[in-house]
Amino acid sequence: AAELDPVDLYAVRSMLSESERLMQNSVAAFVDHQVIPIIAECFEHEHFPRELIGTMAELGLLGCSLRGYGCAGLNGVSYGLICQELERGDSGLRSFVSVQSSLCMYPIHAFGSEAQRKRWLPPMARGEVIGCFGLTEPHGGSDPANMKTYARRQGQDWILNGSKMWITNGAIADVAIVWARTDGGIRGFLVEKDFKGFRTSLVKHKMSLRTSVTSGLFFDNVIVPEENVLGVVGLKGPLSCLTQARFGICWGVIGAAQACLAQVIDYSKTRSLFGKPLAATQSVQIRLAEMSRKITTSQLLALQLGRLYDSDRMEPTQVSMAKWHNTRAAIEVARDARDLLGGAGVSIEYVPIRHALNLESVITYEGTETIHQLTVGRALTGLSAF
Ligand code: TGC
Ligand code: FAD
Repeated sequence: AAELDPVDLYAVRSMLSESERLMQNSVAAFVDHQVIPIIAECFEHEHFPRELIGTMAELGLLGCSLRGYGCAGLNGVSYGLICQELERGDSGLRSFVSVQSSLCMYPIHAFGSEAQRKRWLPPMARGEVIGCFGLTEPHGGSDPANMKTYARRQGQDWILNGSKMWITNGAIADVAIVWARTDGGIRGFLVEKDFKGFRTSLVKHKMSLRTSVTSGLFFDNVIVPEENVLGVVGLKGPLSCLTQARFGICWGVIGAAQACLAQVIDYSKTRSLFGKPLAATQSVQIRLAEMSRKITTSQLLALQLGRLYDSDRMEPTQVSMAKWHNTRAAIEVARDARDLLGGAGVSIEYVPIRHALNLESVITYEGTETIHQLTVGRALTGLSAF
């Protein structure tokens, strides 16, 4: 019988095209050689490894699914696999790429003028310009329709006032895509870091995503020229960016779970208690089998979602179910792997605690689990219960 891969029991990899596999291999090698050796220390010291941006750009990871403007033009499954491999390293690194690619480059590509695309996309693909995406506000992120940040017209310009909270990449960004109310509906503004009246602050003391920069953004009568406004009106602008980023997360969290399972299989085979390896007990095998089941169902959901994406048939409700399912599966795998390591499981020397803590953010951002459950419920019933 063929030997099964413990972290790919249903041979999902064998269903990939040659180019998808090659892309996965090159990101996997990057993660093995350049991320995993340093990432625990970065996590411990709340350090975003900015020095890796250049290599990620060279590998074509930034804005990888966009066409033209220096972007790699890969398909959705490849983007998913990139997220999976990055998050096998750390969710913070995948977050960086999600935000740069899906939340910043995607809206410029989809809703920007030709001048905006030419100005921003090539340097963003090269990793020379960093973006952030400001939607969430301090008073409640789940309901962005209720945002307070407001832009009013003044001649040819706009005057922006308000604040955003929990913004990935905020304090290191050269450009912030800021969503604000206007008298004509919600609009997206490209706020450049040196615009007068714009400032950021670092969110410190996070116990999760410690390798990622998280910030508050503050706008005090910031003048934004008309040429920095995106050509989309309404909540569908930011929500369509979120669909792209959530798609990547559906794949990314699988990588975190795989890292935990691989490590705990090794550990339980070598740890000997009561005269036999931990892995030789029924309850431990059942727990490992459960982890494998959760990873496998997540992989199959992600692959089908990817094939729908690549044939232009993917619906946001499908993304909601996969974001909810796969993140829940991954956090359960990480927490159980942590427990199976016993005392060693609370040490950063082993990966599960870092992944479990990171996944506490992932289950909350890009729409909380409840928001995605209610999105599926609304699609099933036609009734909004938010
Ligand atoms: P609703 O009435 O459902 O929709 C308003 C308009 O938007 C359209 N729409 C979408 N368009 C594209 N893609 C989607 N996924 C869409 N979902 C909805 C919809 O058709 C409608 O268009 P129109 O033309 O009819 O006006 O809006 P609602 O106010 O009822 O809200 C629905 C709800 C609760 C699902 C939505 O507000 C929501 O998703 N809330 C969660 C917010 C969220 O996810 N925030 C994430 C912030 S960014 C972030 O966390 C980044 S972390 C990055 C990292 O580090 O990786
Ligand atoms: P709230 O919306 O206040 O929700 C609180 C609780 O209420 C949750 O459990 C929620 O599920 C529940 N709830 C909400 N509505 C209902 C309901 N109708 N019925 C039942 N329960 C409900 N945002 C950005 O814009 N850009 C970013 O780059 C970004 N990066 C982030 C990075 C990190 C590390 C974190 C933690 C968050 C980030 N966010 C970002 C913000 C994130 O999207 C929000 O935290 C998230 O959308 C939830 O909003 P909230 O924190 O205000 O919680």
